[in-house]
This record gives sequence, C-alpha cells and structure tokens, in this order.
Amino acid sequence: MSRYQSAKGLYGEFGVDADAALEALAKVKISMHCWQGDDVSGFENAGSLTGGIQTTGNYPGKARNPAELFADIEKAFSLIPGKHKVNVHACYSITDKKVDRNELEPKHFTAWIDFAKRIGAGLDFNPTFFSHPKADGSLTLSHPDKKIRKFWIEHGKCSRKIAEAFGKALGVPALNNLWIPDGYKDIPADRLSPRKRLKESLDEIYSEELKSRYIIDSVESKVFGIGLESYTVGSHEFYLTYAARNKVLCLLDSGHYHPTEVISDKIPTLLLFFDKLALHVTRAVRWDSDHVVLFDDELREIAKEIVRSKALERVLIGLDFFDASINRIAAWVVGMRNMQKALLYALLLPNERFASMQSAGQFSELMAVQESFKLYPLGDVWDEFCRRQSVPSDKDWFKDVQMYENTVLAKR
Ligand code: RNT
Ligand code: ZN
Repeated sequence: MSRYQSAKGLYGEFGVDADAALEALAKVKISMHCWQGDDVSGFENAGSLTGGIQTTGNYPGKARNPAELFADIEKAFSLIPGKHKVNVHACYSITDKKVDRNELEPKHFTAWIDFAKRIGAGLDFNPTFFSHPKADGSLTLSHPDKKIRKFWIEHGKCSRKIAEAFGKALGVPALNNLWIPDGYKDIPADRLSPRKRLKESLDEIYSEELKSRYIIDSVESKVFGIGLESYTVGSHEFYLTYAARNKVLCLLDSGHYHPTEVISDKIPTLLLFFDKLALHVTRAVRWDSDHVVLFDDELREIAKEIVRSKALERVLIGLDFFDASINRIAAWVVGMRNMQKALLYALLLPNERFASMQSAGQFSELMAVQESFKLYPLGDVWDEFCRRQSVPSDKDWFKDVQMYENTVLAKR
C-alpha cells in the first residue's frame, strides 16, 4: 500500500475524505506578490523604499527588470502546485518613457497581462502610495495640501481602471487593494482631520461603480509604520467601518495588528457581515517585519478559520512579505507551499465532529483528538498533491532553485 493510501485510511477513520481535500485544495488560487522578487523596488527607478516599510538584506541575484522578474516568477510557479495569481503594484508599470502615477493606464501593464496569459495565471493590483516624491513625509490621501491629495486620488482612480482591465483580459476578477502609509511619528495634535480627509478621498476614488466580475476593491489597515509609530490614519476601525458602509472589502494583513492580536479570530467575524474578505498573509517577528510565511500555529489557525467557515471562495488569499536576505525564489516557494499546506491541514480535520464536541461540552476529548491530529500523516497527503500537480516534492524542489541560482541569478 502506498503512503498516500495508508494516510487516506487513517483520515478516513474520522470520516475525512483525503481525495476530496486534494480536489478542494487544487481549486484555491493564492495571489503571489511580485514584490518579493525585487525587494519592492519596482520599475520606475524611484529610488529608495519609503512609506514606513522596509526590506533588509542584500542577497545576490535580485530581479532588475521586467524580463528577470517574469522569469523568476515563472521559476517559482514551476515549483508551486496549482494555478494562481500574480499580485502587481502600480510601481511595476512597464513604459517606454516616464509616466507618473496619476497618468497610468491599462496599456502600461499590457506586458503583465500577456505574461499572465502565457503562464495561465490571474492578476491582482495595488495602487502604490509610497516611494514617490509626492509621498514625501508619508502623507498621500490624507495630505493637508489639496493638490497632493488630488494627485493621489487620480492615482487611486486610474488604478481601478487597470485592475478592471486585468479582470476583463483574464476572466478572473482582480482584487484592487488600497494601502496608504499615512501617519505621524509623534502624538498628533489632530487625529480627526486626516481621517476626514482620507474618507473624502476614498469617496472620490470609489465614486465610479465598476463591475464586480472584473474588479473587487479592498482597503488595508495598519497599526503603525517605521517612522510613523504614533498614529496611522487608516486604522483598523477606520477601514472596517468604511468598508461596512461602502461597497469595498476589508483586507486583513497578519502583520498589521498588535503583537498578540491575530487575524484568524477576525476571519469568521468579518465573514458574518461581508460577502468576501481579503488577506495579506505574512509573518511578523516582533513587528511588521514581513518575514517569509512558515507553517506555524497562526498560519494553521488562519487556514482553519477559512475552511471551517466554508469560505475558500469568499476569502481572497494573498501573500505579503519581502525578505532580501535569502534566495527570493525560495522565499516565494516556501511561503506559497506553506499557505497551501496549512489549507490542506485544515481540510483534513474532522471539523464538524470537533464543532459538535465543543457544543456538547466535551472539551477533554476535543483537546485530545485535536492534539492527535497534529501528528497525522499530512506530509504523505501533501506529497500526493505535489505528485498529482506535477511539481517536485518538499525534499526535491530546492535543488531546482539552487540550479537556477547558479545558472541564472549568479550572472546578474
Ligand atoms: C504595508 C502593507 C502593504 C505593502 C505592499 C507592498 O505594510 O502591508 O500591503 O506591504 O503593498
Ligand atoms: Zn500588506
């Protein structure tokens, strides 16, 4: 009997169907963030990364242009089971001459659309409100200067058109996620006015109704940024309320809350009130450090909440980390595969049985059985998934990355 057959039998004893889990997992598209490939540099030659976020490390071989980034993304996807999406930022426009952010059009992303079509991926989009002269001081949509706000409102609007074009061209709706760095280093004298200005800017950006079969809008909150420690205009309460009252979704980034606050608990809550929910899965080490996603407790909790809420189609999962200290392709592959593994872990749990134990008050048995599932043969089912999806297993994929590093990255 194969290891998979034996694992299937063990899960089957609890009424869990491993084949059904693999089928469900194969349908899940995860949005892989292009910015891990070049440390959030983009193609505008904009200079250093600003907006209170930071990459650290200097691992050789980072992508320096569209051709290199496309090649690296393709390499990563060859080692990740299933078909997914690529998450693009506005600063990755591909233009002959300089086009400022408020003048971007879908045609400046044609190369991305062609690339996505060629590799069979979907696309998501993000306006870029950082690393730009007009985002100096990290104020954009809440800036006190009306002219600067106008520039960024225009950027917000044209980004929606680009996302809409992605959705139309690829037949999968594009998530257009808005995150701004706006905040203050020290205790503000006025907390209200910047939020009022942000609200008005958002109202303008979202004033045009676009079809949900092409574009889905979301807003991403944050608790603080580097150099912006005391106040963030776009706080969780701000965007949660904004999203609830307008036709946009919340995006929860797992690094954007207080250190012991977790997004897993927020998932079922938001699903009660919203049709859909978007995520940036990342790993915060002591702060919003954007480390590579590992197969850790919180990742499994996130996956469990999505699966138990039967919301694999309602939660738009994206990754968001940028580690420049290790091979960037390995970073993508580890993060993507871990997200999938966590979903598989959750799909292989007898979730309904657990829920009825909870409602019957059988907490001792619940604890015992849940603990026993931690050592169930998930790896054998995961290997079978990789085999069915024709990608290397965990013990084999890294060799491919090493070879790519020696033959391609080392020459950059
Ligand atoms: C920053 C946010 C945001 C960015 C990307 C590059 O803290 O998480 O999502 O990481 O847009
Ligand atoms: Zn994020």
